[in-house]
Amino acid sequence: MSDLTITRVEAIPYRIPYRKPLKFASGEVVHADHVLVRVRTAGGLTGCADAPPRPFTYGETQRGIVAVIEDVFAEQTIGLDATERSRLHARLHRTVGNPAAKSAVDMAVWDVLGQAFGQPVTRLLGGYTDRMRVSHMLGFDTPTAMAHEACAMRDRYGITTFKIKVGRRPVELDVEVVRALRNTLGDKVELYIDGNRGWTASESARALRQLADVGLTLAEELNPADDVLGRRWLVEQCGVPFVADESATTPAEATRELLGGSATALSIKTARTGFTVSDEIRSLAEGLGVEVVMGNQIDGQLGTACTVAFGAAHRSTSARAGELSNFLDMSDDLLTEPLRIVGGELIAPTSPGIGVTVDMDKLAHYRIDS
Ligand code: MUC
Ligand code: MG
Repeated sequence: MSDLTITRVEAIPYRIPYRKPLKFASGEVVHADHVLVRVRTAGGLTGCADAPPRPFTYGETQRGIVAVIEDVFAEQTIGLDATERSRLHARLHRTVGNPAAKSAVDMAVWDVLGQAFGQPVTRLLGGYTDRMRVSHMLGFDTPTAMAHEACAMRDRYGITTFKIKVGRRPVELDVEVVRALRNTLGDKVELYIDGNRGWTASESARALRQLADVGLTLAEELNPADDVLGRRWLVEQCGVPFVADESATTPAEATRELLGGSATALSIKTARTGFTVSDEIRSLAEGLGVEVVMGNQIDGQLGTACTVAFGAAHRSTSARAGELSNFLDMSDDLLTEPLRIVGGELIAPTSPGIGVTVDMDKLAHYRIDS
């Protein structure tokens, strides 16, 4: 047994309310009902990562994540050396599905490795830059309320890129929101839309036609990828990169969506592909020559620290603004030191590992298993 032998894997469910729930076409998040995953080693290191259940996207629930980690992944992980990442990956992927649970175990092990080598994981992953520009995701509300939130984010944090949730009916409801945002914020900000599969192909095409003069930069999952021909038809006429998010959660899915003409860009979310598989998807995107966006799975600060650590590690993943700000909607968080967005940017943590510390008092307060 070496100092880096993994001796324990814990899955701790906790609940932190949102000050402002996030609503979108496929669901709504009112509480952060997440699972903190902790990996301990023989030498006394502890790695942490966060698993946010998204039943409406992947079918995982908070109790399901705890169960699969306790019943399956812990046994497969304990006894491995933290450097045996590829072996860990092979073991975890014997189980189908469960993307957030697998990802949290993967990233907690990377956290251990960073601490062991005295390096921030962003350096181990690639070390391209130290920061990312931030994109803020605007959930469903009235045009006035969404424009007000965007102005507040710009004025307080310097954020100038916004992802607008769309996918409501009739499409004119969302078209009005996008126009209100452009009119209020002016031409200097970047706007793009994410439908979470809410529209049909023809509704999406109608909305894109109505928004042709607004200058959107991306369109994400406007209709379901399972509407195979409708989706291809839509992507062919979409004048901007069409981002596959929940339809491309593995390298194989991403390949199928891109080669099948159902997408022309990819969203990478460390919450669902960890660091290891996110890097496979990044390489795939670079090889095929498509753009990527670092997406948000409605992450708290620990999840956001993982996203910026990975995003800043490579040129392709840091080229566009990353979705790194929705932790601001939570009423509290688990970290000892909050992440700070300044001048529209977030710097990747510089301490060894993922580079953030969980506050034990906060965890004791918010955990729901004791
Ligand atoms: C997104 O990009 O779709 C909504 C659900 C989820 O899992 O992530 C968010 C954001
Ligand atoms: Mg999305």
